[in-house]
Order: sequence, then C-alpha cells, then structure tokens
Amino acid sequence: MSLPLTGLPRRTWLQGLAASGLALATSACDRVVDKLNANRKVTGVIAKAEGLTYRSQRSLQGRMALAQEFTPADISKDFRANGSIRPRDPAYQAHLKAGFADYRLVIDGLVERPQALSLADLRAAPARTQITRHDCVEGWSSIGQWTGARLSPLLDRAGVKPEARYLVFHCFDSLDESAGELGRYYESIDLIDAHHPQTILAYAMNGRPLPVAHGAPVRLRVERQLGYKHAKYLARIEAVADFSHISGGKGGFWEDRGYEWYAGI
Ligand SMILES: Nc1nc2c(c(=O)[nH]1)N[C@H]1C(S)=C(S)[C@@H](COP(=O)(O)O)O[C@H]1N2
Ligand SMILES: [Mo]
Repeated sequence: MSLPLTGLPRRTWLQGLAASGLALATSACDRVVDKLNANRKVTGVIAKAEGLTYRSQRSLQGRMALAQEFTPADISKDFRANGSIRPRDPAYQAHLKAGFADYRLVIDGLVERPQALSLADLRAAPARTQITRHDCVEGWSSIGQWTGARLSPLLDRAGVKPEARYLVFHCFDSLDESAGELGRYYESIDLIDAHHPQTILAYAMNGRPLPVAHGAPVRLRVERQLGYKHAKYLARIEAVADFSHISGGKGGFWEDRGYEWYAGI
C-alpha cells in the first residue's frame, strides 16, 4: 500500500501527536502544525521519541494546504456526472422513493461513539460551502459549489480511536453489478485528509439539494484528491486500522482495479 508521506512511519507520528495532547481531532491540522511550531519543547520531544523531522512537518503543512477556490461566475453550466449516475440497488431505490426520510449515515468501526446521522443532523452540523474544481482521471474537469457538513467535527463527535488510520466510505451503488459485493463502490482516505478543512459531506450542489446523478443524498468532497476519491451515495463511514480485508483490499473500487490509492492533486 502506498503511503502518502513517503518514508515516514505515519502510525507512529500520528500516535505521537495524540500522545502529546495535540490531538488532530480538536482542530484543523494547520493549527496543529502552528502549535507544533510554537511549542519547540514539545516538538523536540516528539522529534526525539518518534523521529518526527522538520521535513515531515512541512509535509503535513503541505497536506493541509487548501485547494483553489473559485467564484460563482466560474461554476460550470453543465457539471459532468460520472460513474454511477442512477443507482439501481434496491436499498438505494427505497431511500430515494421515501425522499431519504429514514436515511441514516452511519459512522462506526474504530470509534468511541458510533453515529447514525439523519439528513437533518447533517444539515445542523458545522458546515462549509466551497467552489472547487473536480478533476477526473479520464481527463475532464468541472467547477461546482458544494455545501456540506465538515467531516472533522463529526469525527470528534464519534471519537476516533487512536488505532484508527483510515476512513472507509461504503456506498449504496454497485458499479460492476456482475461482480456482486465486490462490485460495490467504496473509497478510503487517511485521517489527514479526513481532518482537512475542505473535506465535507456534501448535501447540496450549486445551492440545491444534491442531485441523484451527483451522489444524493450525501457525497464526500475531498478537494485535494482526484475525482474517484469523492465517494457518492454514502451509506457508511467506517474507521479502520487497515483496509486489506475490505472488498479487493486496495482501499477503493478503482484502486482494486489498478488506480493509485493516494490520488493527491
Ligand atoms: N459511489 C460512487 N462514487 C463515485 C463514483 C461512482 O461511480 N460511485 N465515481 C467517481 C468518479 S470516477 C468521479 S469522476 C466522480 C464523479 O462525480 P460526479 O458524478 O459528481 O461528476 O465520482 C466518484 N465517486
Ligand atoms: Mo473520475
């Protein structure tokens, strides 16, 4: 599995941050980096104990940089829809018919307090609106405005356990119906992307409820990553230490078919 911070024992230094009381979960990671820089004594201790180098701090800062944001005038008239655009899966069809009234987004796995969030819960959570460019590996881009619940505060609410390293996003749709359960779409990101300020669970696009083609009722926006990481039709978010036991074992539908796990842009 390719690690986003090459050569770094990521589990150790994430645990180092947690152990030092600078919990990633409490705020955006850029603030964690500020704190690390401000508190040389703590930094020194972690650097000694965990081999955290200045270079790795800069990498963390790089990972937390914001994706470019655009103006309303830049919004694409016709944002492309790709992959699944009208899931036929019975569970999804039932939710769609009911207007997602009984929909609950589950957050479970390695968390202290599993969550089952209704759309009203999500709309009441700390939100962010952003106009960003979506880049698909197939070679097209579209600009859209997204509104959604920031993932980081929701993870704080759930209480991600220290042994968790990734979030797996389980979707309602099968993109390859001939493959049975292995054809179901899923994705995964690490906790740095999870706590990025622009990482949201989007329930609105261009000021309207998220259309079915774009992932209704809720899809991930993880703006520093390529299009296939932005899981649509979210059913469940599972915190895991490792994803090798899930589906094809490579962390995503397309990763299982040869795409890179880390698709940073
Ligand atoms: N559940 C699910 N999520 C998905 C896909 C999919 O087929 N199913 N396709 C991915 C790909 S390759 C892209 S480019 C974007 C497309 O999002 P859009 O339809 O809003 O343009 O969704 C991503 N997320
Ligand atoms: Mo894509």
